[in-house]
Amino acid sequence: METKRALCSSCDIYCQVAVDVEDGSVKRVRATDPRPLKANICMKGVHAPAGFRHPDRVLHPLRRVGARGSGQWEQVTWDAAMDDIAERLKAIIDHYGPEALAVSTSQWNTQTESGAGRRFMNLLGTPNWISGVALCAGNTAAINRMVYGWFPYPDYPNTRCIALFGHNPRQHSWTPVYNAIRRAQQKGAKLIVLDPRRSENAEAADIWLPLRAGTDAAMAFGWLKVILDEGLYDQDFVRTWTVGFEAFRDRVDTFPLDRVAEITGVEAERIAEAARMFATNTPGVIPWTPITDQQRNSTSAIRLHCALRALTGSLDVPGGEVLHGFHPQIISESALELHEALSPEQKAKQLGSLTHPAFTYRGTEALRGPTKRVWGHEYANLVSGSYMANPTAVFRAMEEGDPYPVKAFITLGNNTLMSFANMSRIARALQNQDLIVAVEHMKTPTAALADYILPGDAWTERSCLSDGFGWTAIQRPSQKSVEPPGECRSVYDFWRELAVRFGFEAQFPWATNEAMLDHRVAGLGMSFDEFAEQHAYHMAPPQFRKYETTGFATPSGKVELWSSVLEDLGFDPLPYWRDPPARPQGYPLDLFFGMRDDPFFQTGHRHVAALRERVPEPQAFVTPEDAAKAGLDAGDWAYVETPEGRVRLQIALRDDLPNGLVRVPHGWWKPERLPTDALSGAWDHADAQICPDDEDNLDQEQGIPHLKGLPCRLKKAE
Ligand SMILES: Nc1nc2c(c(=O)[nH]1)N[C@H]1C(S)=C(S)[C@@H](COP(=O)(O)OP(=O)(O)OC[C@H]3O[C@@H](n4cnc5c(=O)[nH]c(N)nc54)[C@H](O)[C@@H]3O)O[C@H]1N2
Ligand SMILES: Nc1nc2c(c(=O)[nH]1)N[C@H]1C(S)=C(S)[C@@H](COP(=O)(O)OP(=O)(O)OC[C@H]3O[C@@H](n4cnc5c(=O)[nH]c(N)nc54)[C@H](O)[C@@H]3O)O[C@H]1N2
Ligand code: SF4
Ligand SMILES: [Mo]
Repeated sequence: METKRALCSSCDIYCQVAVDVEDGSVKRVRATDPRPLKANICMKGVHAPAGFRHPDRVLHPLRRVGARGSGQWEQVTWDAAMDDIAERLKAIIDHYGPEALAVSTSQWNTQTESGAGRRFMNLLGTPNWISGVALCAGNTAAINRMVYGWFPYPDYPNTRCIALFGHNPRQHSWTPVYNAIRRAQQKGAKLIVLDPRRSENAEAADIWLPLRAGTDAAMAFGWLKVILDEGLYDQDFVRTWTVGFEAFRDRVDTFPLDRVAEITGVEAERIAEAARMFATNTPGVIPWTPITDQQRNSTSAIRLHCALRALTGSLDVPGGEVLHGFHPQIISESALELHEALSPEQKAKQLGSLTHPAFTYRGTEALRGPTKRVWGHEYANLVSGSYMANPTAVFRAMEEGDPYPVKAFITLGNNTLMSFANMSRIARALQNQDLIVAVEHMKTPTAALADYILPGDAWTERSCLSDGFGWTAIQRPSQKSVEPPGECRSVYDFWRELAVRFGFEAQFPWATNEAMLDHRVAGLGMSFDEFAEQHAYHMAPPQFRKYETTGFATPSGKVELWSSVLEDLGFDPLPYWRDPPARPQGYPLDLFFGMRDDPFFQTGHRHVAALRERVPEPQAFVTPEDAAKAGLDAGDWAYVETPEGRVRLQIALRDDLPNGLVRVPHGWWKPERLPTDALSGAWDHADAQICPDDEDNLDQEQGIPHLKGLPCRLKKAE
């Protein structure tokens, strides 16, 4: 028996785990530490090998033979597949230009290919990259950069207060964060939870504010109102290190607590109590939360969180949130991506950059110089979400050819059809492609629409180097445990094979993923294998308050409470609150998408029997009162309907929700429905069918959909 040290990437938090290997196969995945609050593993990690051994896993390249989506495939060799893909892609590019290729990837992919995908695209000349990161962390990273030049990372072990804006890590949901919060509480840190629902963290909190879904930005205004009125902020820091404080304060003054109470549904006194707790137990942290990434007022909510950190003296100090920058000796993915190789003309074609620029090259142009000055490199692709196109704009170009046609689509471990807003549009967009390639494990509903499904390797089958999504200077190696089955290969291989066929071999001198990893760690004077043997992780010690010598990586060198970047892009330079559109007649309830099911990651894992048996069906959570009003009982099947459409879900009664609020789970399809239903129930259950993508429901700066608090109704289904 041999034991390898690996990073589980069955979700995107990358726990350090031990993998026991015997006779070339994985016997067990286990935690590296037996102590409960250090044992970072969940049921998905434990059952990962069963998922990878599943008989339905795609083990060989498949080429579509029937109509798109008809589920008819023939097995081909990798060489034949790559030759044909390259030839067809060249024909598309000759006809429409390189920008006619769009690429979508998943969360995990962003740190397993060393930037090879972006490198290829930048050499080729297309800016049209999107990713699940667009709805998750990319938002927070992009907006944090605008305010103070980097995306800070919480110092849980030393913090005195944790404020969770909806984020709810549990034992089987981002286990390391769950454990870190529990350890911090044991050391005396306060916990404040803002959640419409009495969540697991709300139960454990010092203060729980049950705010209305979708009102986090208004709540943050309320906190700032109290903190500024009561002088609970660091006045020296404000004087020396911020710009726009007076105007910011004037804006905050338009949010007296009775207004905030009316919008959020929480009593003014409770809001004030929480704000005081946060401002007097410093340094505190507001850990990144997808809940504020997925709201109509996302950009403002994130900016207000930034202001709360900065004004309470919690920025870039021990126990607060730390601006890491790049690791000084290890080559970052940002550098490997070669963003400087993409011409300004091609960058300008990035889809959505005129209307919703926050993630795009255009939106980050003003930060290039400051980022170079402070962090040493012009392009910092934080959480691999910094230079993205807008997803809705990409799907529109794929569907309608507006403003120009996108005709080739490559999706790598991203169930694209179900992972963004407006699934009908995405389906039409995919149907309108001349070439679709999916690099996958499974015949997902997205892969089912492809011309080629190429078999990807899994995290036990490859080496990898993680830097916390380009977010931290903490570098963690993952050892390959076993050989991939069949003809499964890494996404690095896919990109390199394509690059070679396009004449970019000189820019891809690393023949394998391992050679690329050797190159990345060469500055440490060792090979990747030696590095992985010696280090569970390698961290360049953070330089707290680095800004005192370099300034912040913003145009002014200060914390921009008044954002010059957003002002120049034509947006309100101050955070603001946008009311929801009027409620349409006949939709008396609100829904939110989310509350991840413990056994699955996003749209994955439904094929793993040991996990699926814990949550066999997609469930709407409803209060007994709301269910009774709709004539529904536990176990009934019902439609959750919105003006956009409906999803069919099974009713589960919950008393931890407020009346009027319904939970719709994300990402349901049923792999077992293949081959009779080629899209495996996606049209029955997938939440993306009812995620809206109209302007009223998009954040203005980012163009990302509102998923928290949308009008709906319940109807019994047969
Ligand atoms: N409508 C809607 N959209 C959403 C959300 C929502 O709630 N509603 N949530 C958003 C959030 S928070 C996130 S994080 C993103 C998640 O979006 P993604 O990161 O795309 O996550 P998954 O849905 O798990 O899709 C990952 C796919 O990769 C495959 N896969 C897994 N591991 C590997 C591997 O090692 N190699 C290869 N080649 N393939 C692999 C899996 O089979 C799966 O099909 O979605 C976002 N999109
Ligand atoms: N088992 C498992 N774990 C996962 C994942 C998974 O798929 N499965 N996915 C991982 C990923 S990529 C992500 S992004 C995270 C997501 O995980 P979390 O950040 O914890 O998000 P959710 O589980 O969707 O919802 C958390 C809480 O938000 C509350 N909430 C709903 N609407 C609002 C609102 O408008 N405001 C506020 N303040 N609260 C609201 C809900 O009541 C719920 O209790 O989970 C990670 N962990
Ligand atoms: S929380 Fe679970 S799925 Fe995510 S990395 Fe850790 S063990 Fe893997
Ligand atoms: Mo996420």
